[in-house]
Amino acid sequence: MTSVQPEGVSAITKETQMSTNRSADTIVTTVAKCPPTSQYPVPKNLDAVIPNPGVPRADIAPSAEFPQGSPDGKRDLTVMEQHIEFFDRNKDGIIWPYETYLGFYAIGFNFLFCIMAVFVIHGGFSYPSLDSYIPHPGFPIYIKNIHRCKHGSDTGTYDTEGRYIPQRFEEIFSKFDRGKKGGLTLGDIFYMTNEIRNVMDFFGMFANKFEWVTLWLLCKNQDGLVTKDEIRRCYDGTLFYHIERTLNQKKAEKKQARLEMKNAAIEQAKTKTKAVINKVKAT
Ligand SMILES: [Ca+2]
Repeated sequence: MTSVQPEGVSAITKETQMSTNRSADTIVTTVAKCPPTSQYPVPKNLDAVIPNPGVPRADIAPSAEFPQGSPDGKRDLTVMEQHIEFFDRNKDGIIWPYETYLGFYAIGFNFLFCIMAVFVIHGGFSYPSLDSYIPHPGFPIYIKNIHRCKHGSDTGTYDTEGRYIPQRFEEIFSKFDRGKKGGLTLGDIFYMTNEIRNVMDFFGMFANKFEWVTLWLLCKNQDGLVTKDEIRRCYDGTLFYHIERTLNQKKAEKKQARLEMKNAAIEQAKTKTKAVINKVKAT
């Protein structure tokens, strides 16, 4: 069925579109009397690569470089749920403290850090994720309620329902990737987490620093940089699976190399023994 468009609507739409495009180029994002607005620029014309970048995405985490998000993202969950789903080791929708321990261990953290992560994460986020007003002595985290665990003093990339806002993600780098390195150093992270603090939000300030420093410890390269795409994939949780796969592969390669060395040593010993026996026989 063909819809009938009232006369003049097409012209108005065209004019509105032109006006919108014009205003996009002339939106004022800085004022001289507030220097931080110049110091921390927002990305412009992002909609050339990500359509409607201010609209929160429920299931994907796009960036300017990867506007389709991660191909291996779990699309039946919100991006915030995807972020923590790796730690639900038996995939029953609930993360128990021992699963957080195992998850952190699987991505290469040592025993002490894993224990600390359990206390920080379950101490802070178990109660808001429960369906009951009564605290649970086992400190579980319910994935379906993780949006209730959003804290203050963060980048604002997650919205209050656990969706992902591309515009806010890109702002992290337009504002705090000093020198446009394509990622953040530990210095950038400390600087950023100090700058985005909300007033009197002690829990949010601590939680935000803990999360970002943990990510830096996990991913820093030889230049001390966490890349933009590693940060994006931390938001949608695919980073953790990638790191686990890489570590398991390295372990398997080491095991294989050890096995080959052992077999080579056995073969060498056999050859030597045969040579000795032959020598004895000859004499
Ligand atoms: Ca579980």
